Parts: sequence; structure tokens; C-alpha cells
Amino acid sequence: MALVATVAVVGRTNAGKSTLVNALVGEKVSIVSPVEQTTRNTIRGIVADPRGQLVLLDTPGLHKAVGTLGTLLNRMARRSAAGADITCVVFDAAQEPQLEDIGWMQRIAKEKPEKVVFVLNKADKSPFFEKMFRDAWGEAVTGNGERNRPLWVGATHGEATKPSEASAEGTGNGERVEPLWVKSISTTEGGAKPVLDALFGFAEEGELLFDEDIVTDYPRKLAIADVIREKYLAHLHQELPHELGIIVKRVVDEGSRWKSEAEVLVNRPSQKPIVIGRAASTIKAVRKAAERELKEVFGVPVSLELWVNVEPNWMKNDRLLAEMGYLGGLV
Ligand SMILES: Nc1nc2c(ncn2[C@@H]2O[C@H](COP(=O)(O)OP(=O)(O)OP(=O)(O)O)[C@@H](O)[C@H]2O)c(=O)[nH]1
Ligand SMILES: [Mg+2]
Repeated sequence: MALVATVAVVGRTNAGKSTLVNALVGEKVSIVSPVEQTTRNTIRGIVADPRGQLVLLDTPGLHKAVGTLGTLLNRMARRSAAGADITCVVFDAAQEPQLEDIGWMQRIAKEKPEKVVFVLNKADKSPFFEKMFRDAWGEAVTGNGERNRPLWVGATHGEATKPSEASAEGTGNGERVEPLWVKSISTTEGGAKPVLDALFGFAEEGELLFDEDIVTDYPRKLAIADVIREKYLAHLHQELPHELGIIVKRVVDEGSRWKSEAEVLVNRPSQKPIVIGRAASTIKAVRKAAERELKEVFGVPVSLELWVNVEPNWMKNDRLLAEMGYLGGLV
């Protein structure tokens, strides 16, 4: 017997959820980038600790949905929150609360999950808007924070507040939710320790859910596709992140090495030269960077073959979305 819990890590896009999950697991299980909507699948990261085991569900950031893919991502985030023991909402507190942050607060205030951790992330940054987040929560609870009024007009910037006194009391019971507020610097393992302690504070005695030495059960094909997409995001920045889809067609295990073939989907013919690059420089650089990381992740050399195909409206094509794992099944 040990302390165990499943944790849905939710929050708006770019808040640092995947960074936090990686810090807590102590290994990279989820891709990270400064670009919005980096995470597209729910990824399970498993934390092994002398205290027990946490199963973290890293979800796509909640955002104003555009088109089928956007709607699916939002649904995936909400569904995982509903199924987990602990809801961990990550806020980018280096920015004032945004509509999506308020949206999560309102959802928590309404649905009253029993165990909630509010992470004020990016605590290494200044200004840091702790007070504004706490005020926003107060409004969400009292119902005074209407969704569409202009938020935070005239608010002062850069208020520095002391670390809050954590309290694990007052959870659930249909009365009022009292989230446990913690600060985190998720870019370092030690910086996320307050979150780890808060989560174990809520965990309960039970049987381990996974073998002790496993860090993720995310399917191999999807993990490879994610790494390729992360390298593309790093390479192309804002150029076409939302319209790039990766499907890993095959992974052949040849013992001492893996061979993998993947399709790079774009929405329009004009995007093809962008993902290929001049004299194929972009696709080569992405392939090399992805191969390097995959070798590290899987511990065997992985050779990648990438094809670029134009697939108009792939973001609305159920068959392709299913192939990318976006139609669920993991949660
Ligand atoms: N300075 C600082 N940057 C952070 C911290 N946590 C995350 N970041 C950065 O914030 C950016 C977004 O991080 P992600 O982990 O990809 O964010 P996410 O919430 O998973 O985003 P989606 O997958 O799009 O929902 C990255 O550039 C991270 O390096 C932190 O504690 N401090
Ligand atoms: Mg993410």
C-alpha cells in the first residue's frame, strides 16, 4: 500500500502544464513549446516517489475553440478533469488572469470537485499576479465575475505578494471548494516541489496503478509524432503550428534500432514549401533533431522517414484525427 492519486493537469494553453508534468515526473514525457496549443492528446505521466505514485494527465490547454480539432481538445481537457481524483489547475501568473483562467475557476466553483490544487506557475517571473488570481477566484465563487465584461481594466501591475499559507482544509462536500494554492517554477525540478507535496497531501492509500519503473503509457506512435511536431514548432515558430499534423505510419523494431515512417500533413499547397524548406533544409533539421531526442527517450537509435502531404481540412477529418489519437480512448 502507498499513497496514490490520479491528477488532471488542466488550464489554459501555454500556462506550463506540460512543463510541470515533466518536472514532476523528472523526465520528459510531454512536449513543450512557447507556441499555443502544443499538447493535443491527454498524456499520462507517472510519478514514482517514496510516498507512492501519482498518475498525471497532461491535457490540451483550454482555449476558445475553433473548428473540430479545437472543440475536441477542449472536450478532452474537461473529460479528464471529471475522471481524476485531484484537479490541478495551472495558471500562468506572470500574466494577468485571462478569460480561459476565469473559465476554469468558474467551472471549479460550479462543479465543486473535492480536491483542487491551484498552481500559480512561472513564479520566477516578475511581475507576478498572485493577488489578481486570488481575487478572480473570489469573484468566481461569489458569481460576480461575469464572463464577458472587460476584465482587470485599471488593475495595477506587478503586485508582489508573499507566498500564501497553504491549507488543505475545506475540500469539497458540495459546500464550497477551497483550492490549495501553490507556487511553482516548473522549468526546474526543485521549483515544482510545492506542487508535488500538495498532490501527495491529497493522495490516499491504495494499490499502485502502474509498475514502479514506468514513466508514461502514452502509445509509442503518438509519442514519436509529438516529438516531430515539437521540433517543427521549435523550427517554424508561429508560421503554421495549428495546421500541421503528424501521423506516424509505422514503427519497425529491428532490435538494435527502430525505423519509423511519418506523414507530415499540411492544410494548403502553399504550406508545403514551408515545412520542407529551401533545399529540404527544414525537414532535414527537424528529422535530425527528432532522431536525436527519440534516441534519448527510447534508448535505441530511431531513423525517421518523413513525407509531406497536402490534406485540405485535415483538422476536420475524423479518420485522420482518429489516426492522430485525438478522438479519445486514452482517458
Ligand atoms: N519562466 C518560466 N517559464 C515557464 C514555466 N513553466 C513553463 N514555462 C514556459 O511556458 C511555455 C509553455 O509551456 P508548456 O508546458 O508547453 O505549456 P502548456 O500549458 O502545456 O501549453 P499547451 O500544451 O499549449 O496547453 C514554455 O515556453 C515553457 O518553457 C515557469 O515556471 N517559468
Ligand atoms: Mg502542453
